[in-house]
Amino acid sequence: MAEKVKRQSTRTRAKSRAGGKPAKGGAEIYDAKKITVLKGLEAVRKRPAMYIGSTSSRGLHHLVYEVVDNSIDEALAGACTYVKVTLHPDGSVTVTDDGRGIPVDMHPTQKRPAVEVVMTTLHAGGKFDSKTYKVSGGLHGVGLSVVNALSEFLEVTIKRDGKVYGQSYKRGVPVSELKVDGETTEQGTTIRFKPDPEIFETAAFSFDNLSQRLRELAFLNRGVEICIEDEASGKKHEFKYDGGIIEFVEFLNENKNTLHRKPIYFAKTRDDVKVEVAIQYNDGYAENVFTFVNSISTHEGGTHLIGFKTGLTRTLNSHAQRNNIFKNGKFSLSGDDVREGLTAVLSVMMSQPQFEGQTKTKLGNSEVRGIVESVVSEGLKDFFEENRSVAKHIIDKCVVAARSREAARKARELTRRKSALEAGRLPGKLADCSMVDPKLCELYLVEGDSAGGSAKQGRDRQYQAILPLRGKILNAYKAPLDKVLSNEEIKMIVTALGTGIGEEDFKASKLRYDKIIIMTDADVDGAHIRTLLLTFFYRYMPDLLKDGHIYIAQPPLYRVKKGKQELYAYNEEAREEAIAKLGKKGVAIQRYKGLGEMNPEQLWKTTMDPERRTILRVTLEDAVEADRIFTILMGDKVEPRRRFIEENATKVKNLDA
Ligand code: 0RA
Repeated sequence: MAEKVKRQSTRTRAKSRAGGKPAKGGAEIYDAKKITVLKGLEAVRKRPAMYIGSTSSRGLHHLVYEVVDNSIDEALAGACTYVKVTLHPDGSVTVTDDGRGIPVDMHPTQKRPAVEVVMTTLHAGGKFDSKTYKVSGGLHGVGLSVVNALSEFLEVTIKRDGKVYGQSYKRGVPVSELKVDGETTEQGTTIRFKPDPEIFETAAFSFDNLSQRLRELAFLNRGVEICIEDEASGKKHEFKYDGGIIEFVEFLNENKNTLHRKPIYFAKTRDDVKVEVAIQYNDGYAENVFTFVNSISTHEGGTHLIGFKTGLTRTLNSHAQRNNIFKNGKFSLSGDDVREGLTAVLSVMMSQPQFEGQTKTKLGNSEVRGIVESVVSEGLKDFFEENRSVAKHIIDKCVVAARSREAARKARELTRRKSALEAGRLPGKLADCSMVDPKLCELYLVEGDSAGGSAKQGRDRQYQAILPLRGKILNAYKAPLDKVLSNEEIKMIVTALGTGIGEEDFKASKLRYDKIIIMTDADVDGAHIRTLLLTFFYRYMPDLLKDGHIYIAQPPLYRVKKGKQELYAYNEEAREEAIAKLGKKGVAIQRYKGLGEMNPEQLWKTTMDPERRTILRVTLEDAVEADRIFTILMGDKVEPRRRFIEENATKVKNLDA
């Protein structure tokens, strides 16, 4: 990268005293230091969650990202072109790069090689000169010593100044001195570590999780080659994007019909804040704006996003007005109008980001708002002036969005008036529960009237409500808002939930049930209805997904019966186990095709009783991936859908074709 960017460090840097006063009584100080080091590592092992958020799968992956971030820093400093992550069959992982290598010279006060200080001292970030080294961090940036402390073993190999150096650690403590292992003409750092099973609840790295984040990093750090390989399965992905976030936006829009061929792109640095934006409209309705600060995803938005939105709305309106594109002089586009069908990536690089919000993914620096707004306004204005037909095309699309928003508003007004008349009246088909505390209540959305009937009879009516759905609900991905709002099945669901719908009306706090459980047949139609419902929630009530209110029921696929004994099996493996348990002779196996084949008691016992059922919670872990999959499954391009289904067909075992 031509431009060097300061990135934040949450670590305090070890202060170099080179040239300062010599330390008095060296040995004593060394021992004292060593004790503090051990104390520091002990603190990390005692309260790991304080340093890496959690000891679940998330924390486990965090270790890899911590090391990778250090490599990316080298890339930002212009010193590294390549990062590779390798998953080994023994549960360890290697991160290797061709950066400058962690320094190995003696630390002036600690009397140990710098690399050992970096690896064992809490908050000794490692970059000793804050002027020369632009450090990453943000949410991450807890330091390599934390990774080391939480690893059963860690081996570091450094190629630097013609030599290969190596040192090993166990649970953060060096097991050997730093040694020279040979000579080399290369440079770089290799860190292999195995997360400590005493600390982590799980040891399994997810290739997909790592691969997605590494792909994101490759998009955000143009030109850096990032690879991941899983030795056990042989799977390997390589990412290198010379187009950076332009290619990111193209990737996000891959299966969509775009309004203009190339993403609009501009980048500017103002007051030491580097702002980079890529924008491309598609003919859909969804808004997909992804924002980052120092390569960290800011899920909760913040000042940079506000600046971006303001700049976009303002510039589109002023261009349209200047060029008489609106027929009516008083007309103007709202923020929602200009973001329908918008895919954009906003990447900000800055030195002291303040992260706020529940998950610390909201940028708080107030000065960034104005900076981003002015960069976006100027960049877009220039682009529109040079590309008038593209501008016209985009504005026309926004005007259509504004009209349908107006139509939707009228439709909503009507329903609101109507529901005021029917105040408090719930859909006739809903069998509600008797308790009123939403925290205790569940709503089953059931495919078909007959299964709905069984569910109504089998349920615990105190806290379980049943809403049978007939046939297929509308494809919320393709239909415009006013169509969605006037669909009977959807209106029924919205009324039952109690939340309202639409930007202004939706209120998660009004949700009448803590759990919304989708219960469909285990066949293709059932899977389709389930996807349609999830699509609806994803587009119109994403908060319900984010907050974990949506579940999928898991009805059994088989009943294995012998005499009076009966067992239910949820997959083929369990069926075989059940057969073995009851003895092969004289067992009767029933394959359930639909929920309707179970009587109310069976349905309760197998699928609805909280003591015995399994339900799957649907989460929105990765918005990028979720949007892509929904586009593939629900959009109107046939070829990607066919490919996706072909590639994933083997993963879906319990589907009855
Ligand atoms: C401290 C100082 C410098 C680089 C690094 C640490 C460094 C850390 C990691 C971790 C993984 N890969 C890494 N590459 C570099 C500055 C180097 C210098 O002074 O030449």
